[in-house]
Amino acid sequence: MPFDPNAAATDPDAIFGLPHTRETASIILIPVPYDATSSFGVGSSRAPEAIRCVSGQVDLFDRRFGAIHEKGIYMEPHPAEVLEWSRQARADSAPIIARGGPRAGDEDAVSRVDQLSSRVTSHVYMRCDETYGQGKTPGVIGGEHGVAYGLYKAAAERYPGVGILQIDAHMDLRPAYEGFVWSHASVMHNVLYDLDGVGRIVQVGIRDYCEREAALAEEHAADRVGPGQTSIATFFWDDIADERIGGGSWGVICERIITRLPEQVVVSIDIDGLDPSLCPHTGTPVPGGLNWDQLSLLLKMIKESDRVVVGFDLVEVCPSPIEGDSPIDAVIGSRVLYRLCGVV
Ligand SMILES: [Mn+2]
Repeated sequence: MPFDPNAAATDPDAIFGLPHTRETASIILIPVPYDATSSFGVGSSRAPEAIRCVSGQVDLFDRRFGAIHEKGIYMEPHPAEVLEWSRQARADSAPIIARGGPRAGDEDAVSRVDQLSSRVTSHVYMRCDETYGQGKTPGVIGGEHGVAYGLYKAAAERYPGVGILQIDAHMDLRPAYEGFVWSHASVMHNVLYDLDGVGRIVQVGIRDYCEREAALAEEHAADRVGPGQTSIATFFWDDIADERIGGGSWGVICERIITRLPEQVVVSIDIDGLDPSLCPHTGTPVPGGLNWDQLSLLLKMIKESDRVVVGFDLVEVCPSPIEGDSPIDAVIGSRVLYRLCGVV
């Protein structure tokens, strides 16, 4: 039966019910069910499957982005080995996180977690690098934010000077949070210090951070770093909220955000950057953040700008742990994912 984009999805296993294969798709979604260092709510390792399961209810025609599905979207098979690494790492990390960090005697457990996390980032790097090699665009579905490091590395090698647009409540600039080098709260710190080739990190929605992270971002302001170094531009949510309450236009703010982006961009959406009503079960929800319409306009304006989106990640989506509970986190996640495909 030929594929009909106007009909209900008939293949419940395919992302968005689409008929594409790796060969016919231009966007390759890479599921990474790994969640080893979440400090509060856990379960983002269940997100790739949960998103796939509800994605059939997304209508394929999008008024803002058109017939996104015509680009061809394929999701790689669920990597059972990554989920197993997540379980193993969690067994070691959970008691350490419960105590707020490692104590004497925890060295072996911490190093086992770091080893598994670094195995995951290598896995993601190889999947993304292969995807680039085939002339296709990778989209990583986490899992915790740390897994996207492999994407940033692959993108930075292909597109030196690439920017990361990080929509997030957190700066993720902590060194080895709670003892773990590859912590979800450290991913941009690792980009700054371990990765060459990222031109700039532009952070939007930031509203929960420590003083040291803010100082680090300031030290890496564009006018304070040398050529070839990674700079940081942070749009704090407090400033955006105040401007909006004073009558400021979101469209003008979006223009300002886009101006700071290099020509080639990886869009990273940590779902906790959005208002928590859109992601109630995410690991570290924080009040405030972008609403749906603000995210939509920002993505649309990026698409219409001369910036080129060369990859994306969607991380920290966390389905409710209660069986039979509302699937709202995955439902919103699947719609964010579809629009991310639309910006590529
Ligand atoms: Mn994050």
